[in-house]
Amino acid sequence: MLTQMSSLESARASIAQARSVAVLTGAGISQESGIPTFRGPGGLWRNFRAEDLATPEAFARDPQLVWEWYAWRRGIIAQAQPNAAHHALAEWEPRVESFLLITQNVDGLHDRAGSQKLAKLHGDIWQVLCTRCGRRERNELVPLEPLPPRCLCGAIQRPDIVWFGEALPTEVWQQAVEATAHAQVFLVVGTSAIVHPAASLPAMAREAGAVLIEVNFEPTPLSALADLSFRGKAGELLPALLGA
Ligand code: BJW
Ligand code: ZN
Repeated sequence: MLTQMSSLESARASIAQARSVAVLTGAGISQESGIPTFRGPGGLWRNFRAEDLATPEAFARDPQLVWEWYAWRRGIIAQAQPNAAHHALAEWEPRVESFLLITQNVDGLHDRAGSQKLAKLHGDIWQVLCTRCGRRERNELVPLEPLPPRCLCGAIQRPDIVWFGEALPTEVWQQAVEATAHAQVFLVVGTSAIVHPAASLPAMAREAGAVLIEVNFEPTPLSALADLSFRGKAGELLPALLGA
C-alpha cells in the first residue's frame, strides 16, 4: 500500500501541473452507480454477450430482441445517479486549460454530472435513429413503448449507438485523436481496453509523450504501458487523485 500511496502523490503532482488533459472512460466508471459492465459479473443479459447483441446483424435478425436488451438497460440507467467519479471529472474540467473527456459509455451519466467537454465515441442510449430515413431524435421514454419504436416515416428506429463493425462518428473521433495527441496527462478509467479503436488512444497518448495513468479494479492490457496504474474503485480513487 505504501507504493500505491507514493504513486498517488506522484500522479497528483502530474495532474496539478498539466495544462492539457484527456480522459478515457468505460463502463467501470458507472459500475458504482449500479449499471452492469459489459464483461464483468452481471454483464450478461439472458445469456447473451454484448458481442452477440451489439451488431447490425443481430438487429437485422431480431430487432425486438436487441431492443429488449436496450429497454432493460434504459430502465436501469434511468434509476441510476452519477457517482463520485463522474463528479470528480466534471469538477476537474474547468481547472484545466485544455480538457476532453472521451467516453465509450452511452449512459449519459457524465452529462448529468455536469461534464461539458465530452466526446461520446459510441453514441447515446437516449437517442434513436431511423433505419430508413436516417432521422435522429431523443427518446427518453421508460418503459419504452412501442417496442421497437417507430419514426414519423413509419420505419423502425434503432438505438443511435455504434455497434461492432460500424464506424465511430468521424468528427467525434477526430476530436478525441487531437486531444490525445496534445495531452500532457492521459487518464484511463474503468475500461477493459479491448474494444478498438477506443483502446488505441492510450498508446497514442503515451507515444506522444503524455503521462499515462490508469484506474481500474483489475489489471488490463494497458497496465504494463501505464506510467502509474491504480487498482481500486473509480468512485474512491478519482476524488483522491483529482481533489483540489
Ligand atoms: C472498474 C469498476 C470500478 C469495473 N472502478 N474500474 C482489432 C483491432 C481493431 C479493431 C478490431 C480488432 N478486432 C475486432 C475489431 C473491431 C471491433 C473490436 O474492437 N472488437 C474487439 C472485441 C476486439 N471494433 C469495432 O467494431 C468498432 N468499429 C470499428 O472498428 O469500425 C471499423 C470501421 C471503419 C470504417 C467503416 C466501418 C467500420 C466499433 C466498436 C463499438 C463498440 N460498441 C459497444 C456496444 C455498443 C454500446 C452499447 O450498447 O452500450 O460499446 S461494445 C461495448 O464495449 C460498449 C463499450 O463502450 C465497449 C467497451 O467496454 P468497456 O467500457 O471497456 O467495458 P468492460 O465491461 O469491457 O470493462 C469494464 C472495466 O471496468 C473492467 O476492466 C473492470 O475491471 C473495470 N471496473 N468496476 C474501476 N468500480
Ligand atoms: Zn424515418
